[in-house]
Amino acid sequence: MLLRSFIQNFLVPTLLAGILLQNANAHTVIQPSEIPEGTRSDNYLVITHGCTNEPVIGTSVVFPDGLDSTIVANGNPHAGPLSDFIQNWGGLIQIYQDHSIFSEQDVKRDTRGNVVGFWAGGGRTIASHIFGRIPFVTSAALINPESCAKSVRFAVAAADICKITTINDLNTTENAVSFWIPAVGSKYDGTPGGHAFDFPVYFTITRDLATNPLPESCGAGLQVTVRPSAAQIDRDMPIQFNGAQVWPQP
Ligand SMILES: [Cu+2]
Repeated sequence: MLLRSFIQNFLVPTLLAGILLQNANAHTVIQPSEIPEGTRSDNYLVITHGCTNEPVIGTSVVFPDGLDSTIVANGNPHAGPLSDFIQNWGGLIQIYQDHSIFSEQDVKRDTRGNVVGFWAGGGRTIASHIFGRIPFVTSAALINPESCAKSVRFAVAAADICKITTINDLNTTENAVSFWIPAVGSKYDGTPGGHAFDFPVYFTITRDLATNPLPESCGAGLQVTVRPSAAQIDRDMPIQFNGAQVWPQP
């Protein structure tokens, strides 16, 4: 009797709320999602759910390389380079070797050899209803003192993989992948209206206004957003393992 009322009054509503919450709110994120300039930061990619009931077998993460990225400042396209806002982007990201979830991992590099992302996969899986986290470190980013940037937000592309498919079968295979990818016209845009469509993982560098005050002419300052190009996502999302592409299936 007691057990039954526990199940009816507590467990069932809690589970239902959990499922609703999971569907409504929990998306893969970077924590902390915001770091101040000038400081090294330990971060995690936090995977918050599987592909419906499928466990996550791997993940692929790509930061905008800042070379052919799209830059928007207070909503206005910015034609200049990223160094107008961040002086030292490129090579600030490094992963920690950690096999507590997945057995394999490695970095991804941009055309200049800088680490621009990472992947992890194989070995164990992350059960669909619990969280998993992949540790990485971000070296101190420096906001250009002459700029009006108050914050620079990077739209990071991440894919939590549950079934290995070809690129063509990615969107049509049920529960194959969860995308957290800016929809910039790459092959990894996902499906409009789908779960977290055009909902990238945001990672923000904030200006240290005490040591790096805004120039007076800046007024309230700029919020800068950086998105990767479609070409970069197409190039950097696939997972290369021992010299061969393992995801998507070639
Ligand atoms: Cu979600």
